[in-house]
Amino acid sequence: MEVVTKTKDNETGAASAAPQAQPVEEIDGFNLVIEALKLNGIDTIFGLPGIPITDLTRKLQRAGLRVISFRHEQNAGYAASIAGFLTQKPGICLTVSAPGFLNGLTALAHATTNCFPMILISGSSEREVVDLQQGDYEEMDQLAIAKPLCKAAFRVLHAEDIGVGVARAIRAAVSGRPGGVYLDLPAKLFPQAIDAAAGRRSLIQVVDPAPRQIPAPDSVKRAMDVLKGAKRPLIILGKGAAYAQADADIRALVEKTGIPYLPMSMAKGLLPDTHEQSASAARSYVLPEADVVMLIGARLNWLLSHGKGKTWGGKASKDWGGQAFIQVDISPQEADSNVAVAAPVVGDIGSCVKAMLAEVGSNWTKPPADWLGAIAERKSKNVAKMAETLAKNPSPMSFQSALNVVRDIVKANPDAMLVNEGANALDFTRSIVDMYKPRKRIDVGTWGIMGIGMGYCVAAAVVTGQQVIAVEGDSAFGFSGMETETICRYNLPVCIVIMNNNGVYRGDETNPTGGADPSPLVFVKDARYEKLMEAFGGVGAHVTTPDALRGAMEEAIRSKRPTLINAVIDEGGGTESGRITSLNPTAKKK
Ligand SMILES: Cc1ncc(C[n+]2csc(CCOP(=O)(O)OP(=O)(O)O)c2C)c(N)n1
Ligand SMILES: [Mg+2]
Repeated sequence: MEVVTKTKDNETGAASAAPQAQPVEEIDGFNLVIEALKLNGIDTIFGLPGIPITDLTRKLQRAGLRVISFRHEQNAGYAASIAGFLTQKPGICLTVSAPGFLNGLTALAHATTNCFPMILISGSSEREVVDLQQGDYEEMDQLAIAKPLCKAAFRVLHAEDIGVGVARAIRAAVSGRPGGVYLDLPAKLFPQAIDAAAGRRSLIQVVDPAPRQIPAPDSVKRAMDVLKGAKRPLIILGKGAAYAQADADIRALVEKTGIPYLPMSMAKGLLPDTHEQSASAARSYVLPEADVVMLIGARLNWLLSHGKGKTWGGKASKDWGGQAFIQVDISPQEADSNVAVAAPVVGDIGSCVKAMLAEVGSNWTKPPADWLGAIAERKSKNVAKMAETLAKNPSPMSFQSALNVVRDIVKANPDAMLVNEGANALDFTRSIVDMYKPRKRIDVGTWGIMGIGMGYCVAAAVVTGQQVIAVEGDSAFGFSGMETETICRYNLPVCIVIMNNNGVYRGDETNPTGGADPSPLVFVKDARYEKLMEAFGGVGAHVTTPDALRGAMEEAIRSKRPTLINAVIDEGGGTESGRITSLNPTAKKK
């Protein structure tokens, strides 16, 4: 710990005539913040320096924390958010005031929406001046702006309150349903010096920051009774189930009940996608046909068509399909969000699954054979159809022929992290590339947000130490592409594959007026994205065939060097909005 030794006389500026002056050890705000974070096991900070936190970034590094410095705060924020998901510890993003804070705010809102624990720590300008709107440097009432976008927001004005501020932020981020927390640290806080012993005593080591929440036994019994009565049961695993790190019990629950399951995107790999109970390849059959659906850490939001409508066998778009839902969730407010939930089970996923597993016992009756048989039949038909498509070798490459290579590479490297964003580049990857282990696939999440790519790559490499493979739409990549410099600077084992179809969704649109401006949906044709990586000392590759893609990916993984592979894809191969075309408003037909 850095301490400042002063004499009381120096401090007051009084004449130093008194020979009896006692030296007092002091600690300032900078060091109290650092000590408070360290005391709570925070070892990595994602951020971007500037007034008033430049010295904090330097001092954090000196104190032994890993400080990963980005080129834009939004990417640092996304990195922090996914670090929270992967580690169950709040990911920390550190920014400057007003503009830096705002740049980080999208990621904070994203963390809250996705239930990832994250703390955005921003420096802020002088309160008295900000509140009187007297035009301070980077003047902004950051606390008020952050509040509606996060789970909790706190400001610390006095050095002796830093311990409480950090403790409250940590608890708010990770307890219950995790989310984003804002911590406002005004510039004046950092140089405030207080008695070192008192300062240290004021720090709080948070005990049991995410206490287990045991479900009520009668709620578990109710759920199991509903499940026992099912003729066509289905389990849906959400990213909440992945977050819980209750992998063995979740797998045991699925396998002991014998119930078919669907993994949501970031729950892929909780059980290997090749598992015989996976119903992914028969999704459009099982959703409308199931009579009882157990949601584990999955919400009935748009990603599940709100649990109603035609997807679920309802007659019209808002009609309930008749399923009985069991909802296992940490939030008591989640049930009935869209349709009636017959059996809510409220608690942390690990405790809930354990309690249900106890009820399953050893003589559970497996689902009826006709249900399992009907699913197996659809699955094998769809898998065969897919295999046929994947085996084709068109020129230029299709999404499928390129992703067939990624599929093999991920299979051969099941510990690698897979980052994925784009529209077609996202949807095709999700359905083609099988995952084999939990929490290996990280993607656009609840909002379908573009821009998470390079921040996620950096965080995944830093917190897991594993090889990272990113499958990126060319548009998606553009949102965070400058962080290739960050990837090179920290020499991270990241292999980026850009599915380059020259645009948003497709690259073949034209300006209907015939004017010189291109269509809003297209980019410079045949852009050489790989040169961006080469500019910073990484490896670039430009590939037009599956064989060349395979060679380049294998070399990237062997060398562990930062690599960007520009994979040229048929510019007409995509669909507008990928698989969510139905959400795209179109003008009424005449
Ligand atoms: C922050 C943000 N801005 C805009 C969008 C709208 N959007 C959805 S997908 C997409 C890009 C799709 O193009 P690309 O990444 O190249 O994928 P492709 O379909 O071409 O494979 C955009 C801009 C979004 N989802 N998020
Ligand atoms: Mg594209």
